[in-house]
Amino acid sequence: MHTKQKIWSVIISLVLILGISQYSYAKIAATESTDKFPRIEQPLPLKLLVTLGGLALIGTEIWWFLFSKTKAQKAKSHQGIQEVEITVDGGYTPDRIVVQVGQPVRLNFLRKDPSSCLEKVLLPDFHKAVDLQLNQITSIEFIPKKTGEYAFHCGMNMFRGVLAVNHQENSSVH
Ligand SMILES: [Cu+2]
Repeated sequence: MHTKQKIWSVIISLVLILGISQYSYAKIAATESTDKFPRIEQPLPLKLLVTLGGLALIGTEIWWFLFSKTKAQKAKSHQGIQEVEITVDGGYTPDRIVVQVGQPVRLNFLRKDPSSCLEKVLLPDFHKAVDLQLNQITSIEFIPKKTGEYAFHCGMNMFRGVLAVNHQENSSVH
């Protein structure tokens, strides 16, 4: 399931719960005025607990959404190839890969997430669309020819990562 969808379903269910409790409270208040039925008292601690629990949940979601940091990783060079392993599990870790321009890059995707959402990874700027096998490493190789930031993402563009292509360090080119 997509993370964004999860967040929305949590928010929607909280709104529904609050709405239902408001409605039943209004109903109880209405019946009280007719005096036909005895008033049903909801225990106050329970009401407080539900409200506080809801607020805490909303706070956590917002915090996670705004402040969860991206994990950047610089690719390591092995025999002229810049390599990095990316774990695919509820997203991409690291989700920011730093490489140097003009050198071959090999991204090793290790897919641990069985959800069909993450079975494909796309790098549109490098014309790559690759199927990832579960619990296996799938490598994608290419040479970034221009500096810049390039996105990679799942088939439906819900989970994303960035490939940052920088200028060469200690350049020996004159
Ligand atoms: Cu997806």
